[in-house]
Amino acid sequence: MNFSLEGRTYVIMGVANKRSIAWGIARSLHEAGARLIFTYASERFEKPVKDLVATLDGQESLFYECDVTSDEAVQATFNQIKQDVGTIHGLAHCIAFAQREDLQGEFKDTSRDGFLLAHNISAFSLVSVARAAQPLMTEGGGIVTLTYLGGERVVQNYNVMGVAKASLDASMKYLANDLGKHAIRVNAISAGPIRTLSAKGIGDFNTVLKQIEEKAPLRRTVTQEEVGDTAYYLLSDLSRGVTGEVIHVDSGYNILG
Ligand code: NDP
Ligand code: N5H
Repeated sequence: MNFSLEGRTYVIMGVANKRSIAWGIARSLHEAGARLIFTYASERFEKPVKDLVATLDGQESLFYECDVTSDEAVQATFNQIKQDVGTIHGLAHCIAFAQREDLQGEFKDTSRDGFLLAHNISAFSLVSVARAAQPLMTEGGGIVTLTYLGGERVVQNYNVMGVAKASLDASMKYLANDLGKHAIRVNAISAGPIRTLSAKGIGDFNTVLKQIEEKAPLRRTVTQEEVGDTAYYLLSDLSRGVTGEVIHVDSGYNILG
């Protein structure tokens, strides 16, 4: 069996900079020969993303602005992608957001607006994107999203984002059930803590990383590349029998009691 991604096109959503997990996924898919399409939340990120992609040898990517809080914007993006490339073979959804004030203190103090915002951007967006992408996936394919252990159990300070990730995980499974008949597989990667722009400025992040180095079975943190290679597995035919699954790329930390 040939596991090259040559002749296949994937949409990568959520590259902010070179530290982004989405960028690790982009590099793994690029190495496997895929053609890539990038979306970013606002025009502000167009140039940085284009500059980064210019470092990928021979990659002739396309770029679209797509704020996932708007169904119209998501639909318009995928309509445009359909016009420009026709069929796509998958996508990586690497998007989350919560107000900083909701990522500290007690979960019980989360405001209604903060709760809805976190769920809108971090969970519902997968539903909106999957719905818009499905008609372009005429040959079947894969959808991968990024989740975190804090959606399975209580992790200090993750708060509203943990509840949003629980919703994301369940949405992933319901989508897997709906889209399976179209030969589209939907899976999630639960990544261990990685220093990215989102993680920046979060108090105690160093302590979290240190805890992984001390306690995780592999006694080290994970990299964007390791998450990227698992996304490659989930988006390629290597994983053709796998859907509705959460794969932990976390040095084994989640098995600890
Ligand atoms: P980044 O900050 O690099 O990426 C977050 C991305 O979310 C940004 O590219 C941002 O886009 C995008 N985003 C936010 N709001 C919107 C919006 N309204 N529309 C479109 N895009 C939006 O961080 P990570 O790489 O760490 O995060 C990627 C995913 O990985 C997230 O789902 C996160 O929860 C998950 N994850 C991260 C872990 C970690 O330790 N870093 C651990 C486990 C999971 P823009 O920059 O254009 O605003
Ligand atoms: C237990 C932890 C540490 C505490 C919680 C961290 C949660 C982070 C997730 C969200 C996505 C971070 C976030 O929304 C930050 C924003 O409020 C401010 N940042 C921004 O606006 C930047 C500029 C943009 C690019 O960020 C986004 N998201 O758009 C969890 C950690 C150990 C692991 C972790 C960091 C998980 C995760 O989901 O990212």
